[in-house]
Amino acid sequence: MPQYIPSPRDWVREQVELYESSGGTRGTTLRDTGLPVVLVTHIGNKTGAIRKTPLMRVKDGNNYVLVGSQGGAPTDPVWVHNLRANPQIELRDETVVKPMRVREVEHEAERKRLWDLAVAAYPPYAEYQERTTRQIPIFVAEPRD
Ligand code: F42
Repeated sequence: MPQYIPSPRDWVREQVELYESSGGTRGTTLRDTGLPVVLVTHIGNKTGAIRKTPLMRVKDGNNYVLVGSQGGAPTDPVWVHNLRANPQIELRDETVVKPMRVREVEHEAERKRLWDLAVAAYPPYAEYQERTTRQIPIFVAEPRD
């Protein structure tokens, strides 16, 4: 069983702890916005350790859209590299936990459709894209068994 390494950021680590310890009944929204958050459990591409990352909840039917915005920072968040290397994840949406597989969205038309869904769910994503010259990466998480 790989070791779990919590996020070095206090507010992120604390949200993960509250979300999980409450069984998905508390800590499930982004601070003052009240908008829903999911928890993505994945594997570090260098350490092989378990990592847990809260992200905004963007749904597309039974799938979820994961947006590597990191507030419009100049570089991709590290979890993006982890998902590229290890696409098997577990996704917690409040009380429901599912094994899922992610793929990065490359095709322009699909990307536009999913980006519009993401901005509808969390409008600041649009500002984050304007803040950076990198194209914000998007993944689709699909159910697996
Ligand atoms: N971030 C987003 O990008 N999009 C969102 O929609 C989003 C929503 C959100 C909601 C609530 C909340 O609490 C946080 C939210 N965040 C969102 C922030 C998100 O949870 C991440 O904290 C943020 O995206 C930064 O991701 P990161 O993977 O860069 O995390 C940093 C802080 C981190 O944990 N760094 C570790 C460290 O030790 O510095 C490295 C972790 C790691 O995965 N290491 C790899 C390994 O092998 O273990 C090696 C990595 C390598 O390739 O070097």
